[in-house]
Amino acid sequence: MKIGIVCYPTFGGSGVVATELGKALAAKGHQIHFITYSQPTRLDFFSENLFYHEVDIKSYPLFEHAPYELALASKMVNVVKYEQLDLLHVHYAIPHASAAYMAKQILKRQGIIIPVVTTLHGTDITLVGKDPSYEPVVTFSINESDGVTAVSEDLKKDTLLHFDVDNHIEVIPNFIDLNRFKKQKKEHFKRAICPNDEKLMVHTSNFRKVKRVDDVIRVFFEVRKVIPCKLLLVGDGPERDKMERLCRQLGTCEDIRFLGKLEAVEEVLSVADLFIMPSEKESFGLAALEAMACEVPLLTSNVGGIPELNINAETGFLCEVGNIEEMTEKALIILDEKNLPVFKKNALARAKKFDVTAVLPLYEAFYTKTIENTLLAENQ
Ligand code: GMT
Repeated sequence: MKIGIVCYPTFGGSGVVATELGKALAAKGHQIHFITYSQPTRLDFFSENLFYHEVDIKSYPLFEHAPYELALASKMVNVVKYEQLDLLHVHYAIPHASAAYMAKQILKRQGIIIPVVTTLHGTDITLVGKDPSYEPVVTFSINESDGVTAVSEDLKKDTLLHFDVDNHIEVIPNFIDLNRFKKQKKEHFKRAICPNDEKLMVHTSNFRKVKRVDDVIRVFFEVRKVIPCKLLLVGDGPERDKMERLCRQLGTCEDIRFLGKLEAVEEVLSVADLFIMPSEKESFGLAALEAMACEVPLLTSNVGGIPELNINAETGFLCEVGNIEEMTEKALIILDEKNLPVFKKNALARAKKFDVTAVLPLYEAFYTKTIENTLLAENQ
């Protein structure tokens, strides 16, 4: 198949899923055309089946905000037409699904039918999409997509609850490449961070409010009162400054390291004993799956799609959002030497269920069905 993939190219779950999906499809022989405003972070190598088309955003003194959606729709029209694509797969509803709808209508007038699949990732529904300033367009473009997928049952439920959607939503979870995300031998790294054999907690995120990084630091502060422990914080974002101040305020700076945006996150995860994700909302929790693949147990909140990934008391623990006491108690259970090896083993076993080789055929089958149904409907 010749597939156009539209996504946010930066660090972040939806862009990572879209890029990894494109790479895996290309490896299976599909021709993949990425259409984004800059080169996706994980698309930094050559493959004969991978193509990249940059959206040209023209500015003009009259525009306070350049109309990205129009530039994107125009680029989609050209790529579909000249590369003769079979399908467009847009990741994150805003503004990709509505831009795809516009491209589809333009192409239709030119006699070209292009099926559009939209994947809902989370905040496009749970945070931004619900806002009245976007909701009518989000509802419309979900209903007008030829195929819709959501990354968890919970996100599907949330979408059906809050939007007037009559389209079917197929659940296809996030996935992981277990060849890349696996525990590596990095003992020297562990010794450098934890010279006295301290336990190591890790958190990775985009440091937005919804991730509740302050809870990470507060739980660490409590755990450290009981056992020797270190914390690595991977990623960057709007809350970072505030978090550094909180560390200073709690006097924990010497045991916490902010690593910033790190491409080889699997190296850090390879030496971690516990991954903490206390998010307010989380449609799936790709970062937690990456940790599990590296044999790291989870301490998470019990919201959104997380319980579909983290099995309570087996791969880690699910806790109430913001309950520092509960999270501290559960962290200490996981980090207890007599429990830790079992949690680590269970985490890996669970991650294997989300291996790319198991999830990729779900997308391929969904594409085939969507193309067939769209062409059938157009010919009626
Ligand atoms: O987590 C984020 O804030 C980034 C966000 C995104 O859209 O890039 O991630 C969302 O999509 C990921 C991939 O499907 C999911 O694994 C994340 O759980 C989801 N984030 C939220 O729902 C907050």
